[in-house]
Amino acid sequence: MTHYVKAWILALGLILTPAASVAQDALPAAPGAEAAPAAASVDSEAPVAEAAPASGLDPALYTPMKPTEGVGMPVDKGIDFQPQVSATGKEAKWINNVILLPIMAVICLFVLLLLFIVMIKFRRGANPEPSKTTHNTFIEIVWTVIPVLILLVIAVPSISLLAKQFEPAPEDALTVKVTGYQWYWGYSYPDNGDFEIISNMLPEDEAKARGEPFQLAVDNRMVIPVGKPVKMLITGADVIHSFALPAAWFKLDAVPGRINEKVLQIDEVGVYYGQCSELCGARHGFMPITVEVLPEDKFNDWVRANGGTVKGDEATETEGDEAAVEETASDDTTTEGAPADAAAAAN
Ligand SMILES: [Cu+2]
Repeated sequence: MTHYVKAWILALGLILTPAASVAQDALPAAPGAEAAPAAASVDSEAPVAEAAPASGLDPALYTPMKPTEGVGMPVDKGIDFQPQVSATGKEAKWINNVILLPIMAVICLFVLLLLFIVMIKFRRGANPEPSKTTHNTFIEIVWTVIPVLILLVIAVPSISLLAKQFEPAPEDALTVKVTGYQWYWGYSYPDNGDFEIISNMLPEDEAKARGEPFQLAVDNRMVIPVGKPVKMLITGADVIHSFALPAAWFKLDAVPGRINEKVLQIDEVGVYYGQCSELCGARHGFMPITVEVLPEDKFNDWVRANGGTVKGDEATETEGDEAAVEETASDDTTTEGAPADAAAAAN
């Protein structure tokens, strides 16, 4: 019998020892070590060049916007939701502040009051002969009907909000495909020539140098136009991730082999931070999300800076005269930074 026990202990020990050492190896590397493989994919000439904070893009077309302190990011000792910048976010925060919190507060205070009444009025000293009542039809109806009414008051706005959050995107929505990788994000723009942005967390010194919060700032941001619905197609390349942006009340899982869809519309220009919100492995905590929301013309410039195409660009080129013809001759080799675009940006 003892042989069995010994054998089991030995076998368990043998099984667990290598596992433990592997688990140690899998611990997150230093934040600086990660950037190399992914950052190389987009036209990064010199990832270390920090003179211009731009992520290797033509500064005439795009310079990363500075975030506003306290907007789109967590704040010290904060207990409330972040200021909301989308319609559904505003509605959701309103439901929380105007409907849920007051109802919860009133119910808590009411129950507390009942407890105090029972403790004081019906304590043994004041009430030695307890009531033998077991049923009271009126009270039973009241404490059934009132909670039902309370639930209805909560259900109506919250179900309508849920429906709004998952309304299909309109025809003219911009499509952005979001892919979660271990452990960074990729954003591709199929409506704009299908270029892909690879987004890695910035190391601490670089984030500080750019005036951005460490562990939220990234090298290449996801950029979208302001006030326009964006059809987010979200998937995972390896394991389940989750794309979450608290300031827009937006969270959707990124599941391998499956494309989840939800509309993201942000109505205020700015920089908003989020994080992967599905435990996805050793560096789960180091794949933040930065979304920059720009006016449409600035967004188009950003697309051009990334070598993407903007709808209507071809039209304006053909109506222009001989200069445009010369340009189109050289246009097939490079789509980026055409002089006409630079001039347009300067205006
Ligand atoms: Cu993840």
